Amino acid sequence: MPRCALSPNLLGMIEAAAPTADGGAPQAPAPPASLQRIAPATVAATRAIFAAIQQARCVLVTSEPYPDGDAVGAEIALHHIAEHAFRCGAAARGEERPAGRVYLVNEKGCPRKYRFLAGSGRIRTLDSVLERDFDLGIVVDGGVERTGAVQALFEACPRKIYIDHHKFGSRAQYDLVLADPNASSTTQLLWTFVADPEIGVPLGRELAEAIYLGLIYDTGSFQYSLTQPLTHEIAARLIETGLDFAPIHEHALLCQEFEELLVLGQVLAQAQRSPCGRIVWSSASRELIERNHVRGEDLGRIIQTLCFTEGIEVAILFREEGPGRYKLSLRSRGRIDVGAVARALDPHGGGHDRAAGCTLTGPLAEVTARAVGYVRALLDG
Ligand SMILES: [Mn+2]
Repeated sequence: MPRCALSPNLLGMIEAAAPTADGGAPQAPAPPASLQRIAPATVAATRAIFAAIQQARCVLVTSEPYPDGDAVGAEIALHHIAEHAFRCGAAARGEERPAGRVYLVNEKGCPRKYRFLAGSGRIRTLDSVLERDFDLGIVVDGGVERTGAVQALFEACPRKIYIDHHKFGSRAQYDLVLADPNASSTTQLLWTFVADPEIGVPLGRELAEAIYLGLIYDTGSFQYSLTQPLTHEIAARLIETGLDFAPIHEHALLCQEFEELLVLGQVLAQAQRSPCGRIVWSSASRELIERNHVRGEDLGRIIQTLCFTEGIEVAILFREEGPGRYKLSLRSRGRIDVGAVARALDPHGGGHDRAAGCTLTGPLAEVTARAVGYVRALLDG
């Protein structure tokens, strides 16, 4: 029988309370060492989700059409979490073998740069998946509104789970939510499935690589301010398993395609700076992007380079998506909450305090004036 005796009380030790020696108010027992840095609400939500997967027959896991490193890692991690849950569910029901199935589906499949991962082949394009009868949908690293063509499939699931560390998005349509905007990454949240002795997902190579990828992708190799002691503790545990971490950094964060390099050069050469010297911006035309076959995600390096220029507080990249339609990537050095900026400029915008995105329509000059003017007013205010 697999090691997965999930407590009948989903909240387990969180709610279990014993009276104190002096007969005073009940006190929760201390969590095991592996959970000490994890919020009780995260542990409770993780257990509820694990129980739900155990009951499921066919699980859909999805995220953005072109998932980023954290989303790719989270999806692969959920494959292993679901397989463990199916084994546990079958054992608890006295069934001979687990019958549950899990599919990782993104509109465009796994981006080329993550195909070095052992588990990357599990991520399928929407077209290649014939299964349509899912009874549980799990969306990671952003809400269902960001899943493109998979959205309809997700919305048809009778039960829906949302696992994320972003601030934006409504949670009203989900049955279960595991969300913490303080978590460095979605895979950091998923670590709880490994760390919780009540669940104990076995930490094999694929799972370790997947969790590690999410950690380093979303923290820029432990550089960004969302990096926490827990982030390093998880990394330490993963490295202890023998994880070969250097190639993950190389593939996910250091390597780029030659075409990306050309786009980087052209976009940087067009950069403009505000008279105050604290805002920098540039744009990438659709023609430039299409001619070089680069994707939105590949432009992350550009905004990063712009932001870490001496004296800069905020960097903005305007990427042309269609005629008069621009996707903005915003980065902040910390004084300005660009997540709030993105939400103010576009009701569908949002993200984190230091990294956010939104979409604006209009001629480039007008869109630029609107966004730069808004940030300048904040900096002057
Ligand atoms: Mn993320």
